[in-house]
Amino acid sequence: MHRVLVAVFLGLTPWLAQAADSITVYNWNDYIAPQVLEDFTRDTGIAVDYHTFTTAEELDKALDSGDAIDVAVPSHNQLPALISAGRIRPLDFSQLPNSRHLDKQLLSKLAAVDPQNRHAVPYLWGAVGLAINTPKAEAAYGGPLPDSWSLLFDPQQSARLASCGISVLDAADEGLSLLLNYQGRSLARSAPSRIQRAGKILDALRPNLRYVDSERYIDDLAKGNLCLSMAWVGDALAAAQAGQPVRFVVPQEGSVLFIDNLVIPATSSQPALAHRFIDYLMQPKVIAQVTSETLYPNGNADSAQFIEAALLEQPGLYPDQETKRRLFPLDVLPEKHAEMRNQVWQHFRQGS
Ligand code: N2P
Repeated sequence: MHRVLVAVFLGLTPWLAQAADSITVYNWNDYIAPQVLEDFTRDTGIAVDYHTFTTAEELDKALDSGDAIDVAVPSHNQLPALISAGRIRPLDFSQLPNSRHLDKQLLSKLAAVDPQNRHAVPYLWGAVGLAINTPKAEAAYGGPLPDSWSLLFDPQQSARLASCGISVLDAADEGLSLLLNYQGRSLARSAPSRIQRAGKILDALRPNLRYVDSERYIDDLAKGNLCLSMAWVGDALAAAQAGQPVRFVVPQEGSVLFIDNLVIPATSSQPALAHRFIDYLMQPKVIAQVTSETLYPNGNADSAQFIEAALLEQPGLYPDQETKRRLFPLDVLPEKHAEMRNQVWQHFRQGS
C-alpha cells in the first residue's frame, strides 16, 4: 500500500508542479499559429497567458507599466530604446540551444540595434508594401495602376481610389518613413520641423482613407471591402489566400523592412520558462508552422525544408533579389524626434 502511494506521488508531483507553471506572452495580432501555443503547453506543461497588441506604442506602454511579462515581440527599431531604458534583459544563450538555427545574415543586421545580439533573437520579419485589389482598384482609378506609393501619397490619385476603400497601418515609423522616402528623404535624418510638415501632408490625405488601423484591414482585405492598403506582407498574402484578387506590391520607390524579435522583459518573473518558450519557437519545424500560417518569413536558416514549396515560391513571402534591393530596414528615430513623431501621428490617426 505504502509503495503504491509513493508511486502515485512520484507520478503526480511533476504533473502538479508543471500545471502551476505559466508565462505571459505579448505578441502582435495575427502573428502565431495557435496550434504552436497548444503544442508548447502539451510538450512542456507550461501554460501561456497570451496577449496581443496592434501597435508598437501599445507594446511600449505594456513594457513601461511594470506588469510582469515573460516574453514580448518588439520590432528591431524599438530595441535601442528598450535596451537603454533597461526594459529588456540579456538572454542566456546556454538556455537557447536552438539559436544555432538562426539566420546569420539577419543576426548581423540586428547587431546594429542590439550590439553582439545579446538581448533579442529574430522571430518573423517582412516588408511593408501596398496590398492592391486589382480589379476593384483599376475600376475606381479608371485604368492601369502605377507601381508607386503615389497611389496613396498623391492626394489626386488616392482621391480616385477613395470610393473602393483605402486603409493605412497604424504604424508611425512605417507611415512616416514611407512618406519621407517617397519624397526622397529619410525619417531618421529629418528635423522635427520636417516631420511636422510630413504630418500636414498625411492630414490632407486623411479624407481619402477609410481608417488607420493595423487589425481591421486584415478581415476587410480578405472580404474584398478595401482596394488599397498599406500592409505588412503576411496580412496582404492572407487576403490572396482567402481567394481575393489581392496582390502585394513593393513599389518602385522602395519600402521598409521590419524584423520582429523575441525578448525577455526586465519584469519577467519566470526567465527560465521564458527561455524555454523562445527556444521552442526556434525549432525549425515549429517556426516553419508559424510562417506557413501567418505568411511572414522567419529568421531561421533551417526551416525552409518544413515549408511547402508552393508557399516558399509564392511571390512576396520571401522577397526576390530584385525586390530586396528596394527594401531598407526601418530607421531608429533619435529620441529627441520621437515626441514630434508621436504628436503628428496621433493627430493623423484620429483624423481630426
Ligand atoms: C501581423 C503583425 C505584423 C507585425 N499582423 C509588424 N511588425
